[in-house]
Amino acid sequence: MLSTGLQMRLMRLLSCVTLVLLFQVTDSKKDLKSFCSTCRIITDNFNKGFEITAKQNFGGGNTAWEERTLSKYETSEIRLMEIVEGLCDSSSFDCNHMVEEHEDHFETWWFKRKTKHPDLHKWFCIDTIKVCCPKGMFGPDCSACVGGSERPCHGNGKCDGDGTRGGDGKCSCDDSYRGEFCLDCIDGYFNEVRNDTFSLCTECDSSCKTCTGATNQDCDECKEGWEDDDQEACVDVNECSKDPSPCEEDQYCLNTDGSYSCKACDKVCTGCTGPGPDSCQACASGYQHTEGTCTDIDECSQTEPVCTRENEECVNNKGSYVCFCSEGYEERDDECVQKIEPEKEEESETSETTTSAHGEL
Ligand SMILES: [Ca+2]
Ligand SMILES: [Ca+2]
Repeated sequence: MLSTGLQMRLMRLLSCVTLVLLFQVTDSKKDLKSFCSTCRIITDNFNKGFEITAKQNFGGGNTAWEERTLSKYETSEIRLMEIVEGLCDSSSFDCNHMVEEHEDHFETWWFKRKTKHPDLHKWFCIDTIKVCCPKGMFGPDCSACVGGSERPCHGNGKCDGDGTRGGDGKCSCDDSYRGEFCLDCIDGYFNEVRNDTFSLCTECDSSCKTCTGATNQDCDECKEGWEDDDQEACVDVNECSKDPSPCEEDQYCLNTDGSYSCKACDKVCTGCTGPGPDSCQACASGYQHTEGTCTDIDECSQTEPVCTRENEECVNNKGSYVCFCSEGYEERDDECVQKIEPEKEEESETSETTTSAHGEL
């Protein structure tokens, strides 16, 4: 029997080893794909270099001698060297390493295979150093992708490792498609066309969660905020007609397709059925109902005076009013008393509040 401490240590060691192995596996899988993209860069740059050097010759002007030797330059080792020099960025280790490792192959192709195998990518990356596969194929033996190499993933997704010696050939489906073969539709889409090799997924009506056709009568299930009507179609739920209302007392409810929103009432209202001062259920304090709308009460012109202290004046404002001491008076101990001409150094004290507010401002 092993002691618990030793078992624990063994477990930890094992999980470390597993982690390292896992890392190596994923790392080498990634490498197989990146080998191919490195090779692709090399052959693309080779083709570019081939085009650029097509207009060149051994250098200098166009003397008769050079005109004659131009044809020799086309197939010369000098031209090959010029092209090979430009295959990689100097900073790309992988690229330079691959070119150095296989430099002989470029010479072989240049002098012996070019005519018969003009596609360098195919000859070099796929057939010779075997880091890539033909389009629609993946893995060490260039197996066909899921859905076949002609149209991997049935044209609705990307095959893992497509065109490389890596990957597992499985599909990651495009938006709106799912399933191993990318023939099924995700929720909210339906198969407009569907057979064993072809599928077209089209969006459902906005009222459906799932559907079999394009209209709101083709829903299998209604989306949240929508409900079945008598004709089995999904229609908007009018949340605002519910009792109690889903909104607060100082808000009105606005129904929308598939949802609703709560909006603040006008400030002159206490409760409302819509926007503006003419949709109030009752008027807020300081306002009165006149001709179907809520307007400010002018407290200062009411028969019963509201500012009742002596030497006091009233000023109306929206929703309320203000009482303040008349010119030449100031507030002291809740009374308006005659101002004493202030000494210069006392001036600052006179700017203290001389008004008193009433009700809500
Ligand atoms: Ca609604
Ligand atoms: Ca008022």
